[in-house]
Amino acid sequence: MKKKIPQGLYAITAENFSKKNNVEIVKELLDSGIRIIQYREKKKTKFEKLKQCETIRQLTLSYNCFFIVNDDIDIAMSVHSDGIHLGQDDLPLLKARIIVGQDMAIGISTHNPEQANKATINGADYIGVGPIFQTFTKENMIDAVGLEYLEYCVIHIKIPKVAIGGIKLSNLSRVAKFKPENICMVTEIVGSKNIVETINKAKKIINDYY
Ligand code: 3NM
Repeated sequence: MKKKIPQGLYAITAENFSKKNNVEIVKELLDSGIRIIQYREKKKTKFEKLKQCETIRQLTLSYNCFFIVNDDIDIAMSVHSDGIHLGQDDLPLLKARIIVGQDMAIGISTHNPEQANKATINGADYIGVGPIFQTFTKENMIDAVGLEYLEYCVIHIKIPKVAIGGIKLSNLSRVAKFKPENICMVTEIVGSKNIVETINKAKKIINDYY
């Protein structure tokens, strides 16, 4: 049985947008009740990432939090994460499935209907849908795809959808209105002075729609 990604707020680490390190960030996310965390780190060596992921894996297990590793399939396998997240230019989904087997969830970033349908057909466990609004958090990011793409996915794509990209407390209700299974805010949460307070505010906004 594949592991099913839980619904709700989906958090991603982003140490370079915070004064804290990834482990400290994860502790705060867990204490705030977040139950899906993706480790995303583009600046560290493989060894540094592995060490952080080993610690984060233990923490997420003790909080019953779904843990996803971005891109580094070897690290994901080594720490037995619940999922691996791949971008369009990473290892293709079908190849990744051969490596990780059926028990690890695979998520794919998608930016248009063609990619979303292909990911579904190829057995992705969830898709990222974005960037909904303009964002500079991810390098070389394409232009915003808008709420229209989210609406398309909500209607046509049956696997879980993670809305992402430029989502802030100020525009969160415009996204929540479409009720994607998951919503991700990166810098709005990780970069905020008080992560607990920001997450509580986000939950309040989202709760009106679910
Ligand atoms: N993936 P923020 S947008 C990691 O559209 C990532 O696939 C995206 O950061 C996609 O919430 C993004 O700070 C960064 O805008 C989102």
